[in-house]
Amino acid sequence: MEGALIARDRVGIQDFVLLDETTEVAVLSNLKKRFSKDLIYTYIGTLLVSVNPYKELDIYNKKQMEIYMGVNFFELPPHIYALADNAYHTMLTEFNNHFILISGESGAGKTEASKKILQYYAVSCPSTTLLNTVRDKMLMSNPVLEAFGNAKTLKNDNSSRFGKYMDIQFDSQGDAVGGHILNYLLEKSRVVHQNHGERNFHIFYQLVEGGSDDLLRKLGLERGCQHYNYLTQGECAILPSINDKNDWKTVKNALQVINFDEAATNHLFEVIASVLHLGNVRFDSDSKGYTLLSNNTELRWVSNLLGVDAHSLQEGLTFRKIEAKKDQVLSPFTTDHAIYARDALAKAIYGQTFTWLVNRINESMENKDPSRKTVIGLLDIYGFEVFYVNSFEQFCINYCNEKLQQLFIQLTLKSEQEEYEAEGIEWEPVQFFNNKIICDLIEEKHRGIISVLDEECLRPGDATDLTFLERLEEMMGNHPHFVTHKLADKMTRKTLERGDFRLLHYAGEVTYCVVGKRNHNELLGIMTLVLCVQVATQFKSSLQKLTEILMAKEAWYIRCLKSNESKQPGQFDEALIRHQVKYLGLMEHLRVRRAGFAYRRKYDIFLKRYKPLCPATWPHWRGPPADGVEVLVQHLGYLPDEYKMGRTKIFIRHPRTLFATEDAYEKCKHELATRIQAKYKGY
Ligand code: AD9
Ligand code: MG
Repeated sequence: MEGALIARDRVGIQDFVLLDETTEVAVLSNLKKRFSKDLIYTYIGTLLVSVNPYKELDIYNKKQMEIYMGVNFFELPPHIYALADNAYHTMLTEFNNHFILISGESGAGKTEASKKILQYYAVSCPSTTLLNTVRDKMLMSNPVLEAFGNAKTLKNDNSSRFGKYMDIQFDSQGDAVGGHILNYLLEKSRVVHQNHGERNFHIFYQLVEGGSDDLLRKLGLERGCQHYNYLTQGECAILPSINDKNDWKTVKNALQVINFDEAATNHLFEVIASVLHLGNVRFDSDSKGYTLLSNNTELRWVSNLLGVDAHSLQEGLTFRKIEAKKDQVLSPFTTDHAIYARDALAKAIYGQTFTWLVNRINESMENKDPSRKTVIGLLDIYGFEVFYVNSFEQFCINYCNEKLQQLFIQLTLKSEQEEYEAEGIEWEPVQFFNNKIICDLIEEKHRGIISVLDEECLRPGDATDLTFLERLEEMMGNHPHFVTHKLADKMTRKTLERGDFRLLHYAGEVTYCVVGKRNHNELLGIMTLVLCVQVATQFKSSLQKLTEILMAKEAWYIRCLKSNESKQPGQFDEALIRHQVKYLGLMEHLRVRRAGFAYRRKYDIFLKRYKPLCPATWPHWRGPPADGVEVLVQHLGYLPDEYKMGRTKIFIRHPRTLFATEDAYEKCKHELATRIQAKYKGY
């Protein structure tokens, strides 16, 4: 990657590498200065830092896109388009694969960033009728997946509740010819339960608010979310920031674009409606304590919509089948168990539907000629999360963020080291916190939390969530990033309840609740535990696969920062931003970029730009570019310690050296222009 040839912005510095000091204070002050002028983007070399403005800025239009097309990375103010364009052009010239890792906590702007990149490619890539179709499908997959996979949380009104990795496939001419999505761990528990101030997935509200009378009648639904248990638990179904009726129209149109015919669309909404009906199924107990359905209407709708036998469905929800020798015995559920079974069914139906939807989208975007192609992958995965009560889902989300941070550390440090090695340059490594220790704590074979969970569930007999916790305490009690309730007071002075454990993540500490807070029934505890194992183990292997996919590509990074917790424009919460700067490793990245040599440039590019500064190289240098650069920098008075000549590039240690050169270049350009003007004035 090339270094920046960059000038000071009118407001603040466009690239942190050029700051005089690399202190946190200087970094924050520069971010704040820029944010106050709506300059939300700043570079650290080729890494893009973005601060969520929480307002629409006039920087994402077609005109802006055109300005950035094919222009050298550092010659224009920092922008997400510049990064997208650079990844694209590097891919085309080097014919290799890339990925853009977008990270940051919930609400920081990751999904918005990934949409901006996709829109940029949609406009900037060559287009034909056929390509436009592929392009439209890629663009339209977004509103559909957001409707089914996003929801309002306390952190974000449009929070992604699944992880998404999307490959955009290009042919050798740079045409976008196909796309493919991998999805990760949808938060299915949201289908049946939402915390106060949160909603279920958007699609449910869109359907009951926006669906036509005719459609609702066919699905047996009433208009309005107030009729549905699964939609009202958070007590915030209707919100000023979300227009479900309009979004419904967008989703319906988008479904058409991605090849959903009427039959497939109807089928989709039948399944969604069946989940709403299931949520309204209620149970009573009779005089013997057996569970009965309070009313058959909802169940009949579920059976109609899904095409399953009503009797079997009822039996499945109220009885457990026990295999005894060759016979099957039906043992009645308690109402608690029946509710659990109903919710488990609703979650399973929704989860399967989401997977089916992603598969359909993939079919519609499939590249018809996959012979020679390169890809740019966009990774937009749920951000690090800390809630008041953190369940197993938060554990998986935060584990995923640990893995991505680990990847970032490996790739940035590795690539830097490799570049110095390849160019034959000596450098001094920088100290940084390596979160591998936390990844190991979670995933290590036989010793990590997931393995303990796995073993605990396989143990015959009496495993419960509490025995799992005891086992964890026994195994990890002394680990510096694991806190048991016994140690909590001593270590962090914050107490822990008996059913909780705390992890000190790279991004902060999180207390996880092992014992179900909503239901203390022991058997349910074990069932939850078994489900967690299946999720966690699958998730671990899919994360492993994702890491392999990413490691084989060239990386670009966007670090999104949340400007404030109240989602307000113009508010720069310094403490909140300082925390993110710290845990996202921005200071370390900055130090790494500056420790050895702040800038590096290929000899021919450096010479082309600065040759007017030296009579021996201006207007033409006839020898090898490396010799020309040597002559040029000697003429400019570079001291031996200020630069190193690598095999293909010049490396410049301090930004100030480059600044001085850049200032001289600007002055020279100005003088030249004045001279030319003066010369032609007389004509
Ligand atoms: V989560 O981990 O999915 O909960 P994200 O994806 O990081 O989160 P998202 O992109 O959804 O956050 O952004 C949250 C909100 O911030 C958006 O709905 C916008 O209202 C706002 N936002 C984010 N980025 C921009 C931007 N570049 N310009 C204007 C923005 N508003
Ligand atoms: Mg998101």
